[in-house]
Amino acid sequence: MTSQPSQKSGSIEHYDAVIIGAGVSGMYALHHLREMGMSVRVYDGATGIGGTWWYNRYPGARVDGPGSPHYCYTFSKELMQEWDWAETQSKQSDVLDYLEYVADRFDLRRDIQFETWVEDVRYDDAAQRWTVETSTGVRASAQFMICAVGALSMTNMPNIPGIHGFAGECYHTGNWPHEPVSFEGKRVAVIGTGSSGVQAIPEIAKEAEHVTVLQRTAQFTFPAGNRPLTAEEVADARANFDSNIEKMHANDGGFPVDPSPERSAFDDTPEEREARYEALWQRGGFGFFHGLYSDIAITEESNQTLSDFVRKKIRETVNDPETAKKLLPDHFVITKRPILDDGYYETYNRDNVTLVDLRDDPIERFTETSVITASGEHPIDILVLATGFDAISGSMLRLNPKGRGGVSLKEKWNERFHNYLGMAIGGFPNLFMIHGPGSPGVFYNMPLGAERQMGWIGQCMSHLREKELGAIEPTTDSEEAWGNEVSGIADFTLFPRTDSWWTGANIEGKPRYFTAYLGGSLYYQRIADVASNNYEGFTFEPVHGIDKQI
Ligand code: N01
Repeated sequence: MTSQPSQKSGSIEHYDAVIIGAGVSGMYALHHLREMGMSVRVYDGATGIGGTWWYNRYPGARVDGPGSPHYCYTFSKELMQEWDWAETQSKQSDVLDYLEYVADRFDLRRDIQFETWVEDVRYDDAAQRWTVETSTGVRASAQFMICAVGALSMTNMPNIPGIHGFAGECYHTGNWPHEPVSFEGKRVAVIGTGSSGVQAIPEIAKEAEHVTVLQRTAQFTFPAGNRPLTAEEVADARANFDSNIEKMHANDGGFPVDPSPERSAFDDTPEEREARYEALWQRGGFGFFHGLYSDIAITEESNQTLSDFVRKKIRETVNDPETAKKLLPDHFVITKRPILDDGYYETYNRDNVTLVDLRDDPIERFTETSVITASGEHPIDILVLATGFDAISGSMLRLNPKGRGGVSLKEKWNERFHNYLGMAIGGFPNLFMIHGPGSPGVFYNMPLGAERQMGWIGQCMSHLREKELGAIEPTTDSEEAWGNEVSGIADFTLFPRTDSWWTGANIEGKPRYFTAYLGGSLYYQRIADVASNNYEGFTFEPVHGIDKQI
């Protein structure tokens, strides 16, 4: 591909592509487009690379999915041979060290501008280019706009009376300070018992004088089973790099795991089922979910066999029966994002931890020095908000690009997050999302997902350049059909029936429906087919000024 070198014209810089976000996805997008010979600029509001791994530095933060050594990039065999992962569930600082290493190894920083918030992104119909205004005054224009803004980066701040008047320290897990936070001798309240809260609470409790956990929804959590990787595992990952990648591509979650045979929970006797759950529980880790019956997320009856098992574990683990009762979840297990923990339920056996069930004892307000619930006042020094994110669509809506005719994304997405293939949006030509709504995103190994989506996007860009086309965007019909496909797959499962950040139910006023593509590896087949079918579902526009038959 011929590159259009970046150049300054007046106060505006011109690139082939602008990437917003220097996290896992944006870093790969930069590398990939540079390899294609494009001029690229990345903007990020943080002072360093890493995105989610830059911001989420709370105590206990670790990879809580299928972990190392396969939560990483696969584009470079050498990189895989060079990097030593220490544990199965890498801690946040290890993942960030890895990303720093990647940034240095592939000389990424020279094309990234940090501490720069993109404040306006606007399509210029006549020029067929995007223009970008930033917080530092730098302006840029590019033919292609890559939004690598993160599926879990727009923090959800609870709107509770008096919270802004609380005079103690207050931290959100998704925007944790870089300086160490000391909990020693402090009375701490934590709101939120999702993955972040469940990872942070046991660590905070080890240090604090007292921890009050303010729980809105009891959660199912599973033993993380974190342990050092063995030399054999590391050697195996290196020696079998190619075959592992093949397996990862075939696997529905993007990990080198052989597909489990189709088997209902009721194909086993209750005793066999119990033994299976127990063995998975003892082993721990995300493998728990790979080892489950294939109908666990499909039928209520199968789901109940597992939820009964975990409820029994909670009762066995937590000494105080009243506390144990408050911890028993009542939704379908795994239909909220499964959580991996390291001694979460055990933490409630400590004398310095109190659980408040907000369903029975709701928060009324904050004062300067306390949180007041229906049952009384809890004096606190530190408030930790583990309240999650306006996930999947929130960071795109915060960016709020303005497409054709100045129509904003907020206008386009006021009821549904219309898009095609989870990557492209009608009325927003040449703009691509990574891990956006309608993609497997948060249900897939995210570094690998970013690589695979970016591969498709790069191919699409090459197609435009080779055919001398100026713009591509999806049709309304293809967006509607894609939305139906995404919902149709989800409706086959129990996932949409539970309130979760997957369904947008955690954010007041957000359209409530399940937006992730649950078809696993089928997604990559679907997008490949669209490309090989001359980008079926898209419309093209010639380069303005060129009279061309498309
Ligand atoms: O956020 P969450 P998270 N009053 O939305 C509660 C990924 N992750 O940051 O369930 C009271 O899951 C809310 O209650 P409810 C992972 O994919 C990855 O924990 O909505 N409570 C819930 O308990 C994960 O799933 C890693 O009723 C309020 C909690 O806050 C995703 O990020 C580590 C409230 C939010 O839980 C998000 O996890 C951590 C209110 N007003 C997370 N508002 C790694 O891999 C919200 N809540 C490192």
